Amino acid sequence: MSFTDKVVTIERHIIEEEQAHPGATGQLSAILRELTLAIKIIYREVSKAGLVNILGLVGRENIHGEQVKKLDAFSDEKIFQAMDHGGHLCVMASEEHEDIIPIPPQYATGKYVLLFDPLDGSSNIDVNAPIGTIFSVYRRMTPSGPGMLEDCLQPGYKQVVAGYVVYGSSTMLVYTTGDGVHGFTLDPSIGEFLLSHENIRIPSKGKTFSINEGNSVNWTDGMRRYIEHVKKDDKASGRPYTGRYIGSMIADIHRTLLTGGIFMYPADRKSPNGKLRLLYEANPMSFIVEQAGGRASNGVTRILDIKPTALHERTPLFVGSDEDVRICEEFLAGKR
Ligand code: P6P
Repeated sequence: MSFTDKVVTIERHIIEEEQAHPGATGQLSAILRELTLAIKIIYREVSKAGLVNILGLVGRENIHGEQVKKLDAFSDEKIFQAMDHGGHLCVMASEEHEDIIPIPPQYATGKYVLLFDPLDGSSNIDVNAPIGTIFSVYRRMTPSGPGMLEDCLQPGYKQVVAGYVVYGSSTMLVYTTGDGVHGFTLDPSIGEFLLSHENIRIPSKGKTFSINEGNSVNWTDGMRRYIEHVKKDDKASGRPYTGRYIGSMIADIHRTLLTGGIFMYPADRKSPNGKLRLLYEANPMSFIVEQAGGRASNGVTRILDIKPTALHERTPLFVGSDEDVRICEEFLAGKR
């Protein structure tokens, strides 16, 4: 009897990825497994988000007499609680915290660093738009002891793992360890993430552009001319492109990863460095898109080559199909 579709849980995939690297110590696998547990707990609360106002949960006491936190604070706390005691990390940093998050002194420290955005796009919760969790893992730079700020301020090309979860019509976890990009869809009936998109590859050119056109009054001339370009009727080059913008970076980039095209959050006169954060949003998403064969820049420089100077620094972001991002960069540089 032949078994056709093998069922690959994310735990099995992580172990098989580890076995493919002879020098692996298992620490990275343990980090991913612990993170997956926190993500399942976040999923459970996010999936009830629509009930929050009805059941009066947020901002009031729950049946245990505990103050119920907003979902982004809840998600932040669950990731910290899952990751603080495993002995694999020397420091963490979260989009929800101004400074680095030390490992409590009662726990051992390890050789890795975890940066995370516990719930990106949380402003979309009340309208039931997709939201997400984003994470990056780096090796520590300092030799030993408690991790420091410099362990968190590494260029994106030093990431050893990057991943995101999109809590949407289905909940999907997408991650890379530098050996391709793989997607797992949550089966809530068994509480397991199952391999559903092995070795995701982004098309070299797409037909969708994604940008908040409400900001066009503040765009540079090059930005304006690129958007005019993709809207022009030219069937031979697959134009006009379709416009798609959800206002949740995770969902917009996830769609771009799977179907191709370009997602843009440019700098403009109002926000000279754009809105998105380099460490918590641009770096992990850029590592993933590059691993799938795409391209990511700030319009001039490869995102993963940018040396961060502050935990919450922002960057313009142009990410997606290689050909689309290259053409956009040419318009931004005034070459077209
Ligand atoms: P705007 C959500 O608030 C977020 O941080 C990203 O997820 C999203 O891409 C961006 O902001 C949307 O910003 O200015 O278009 O509303």
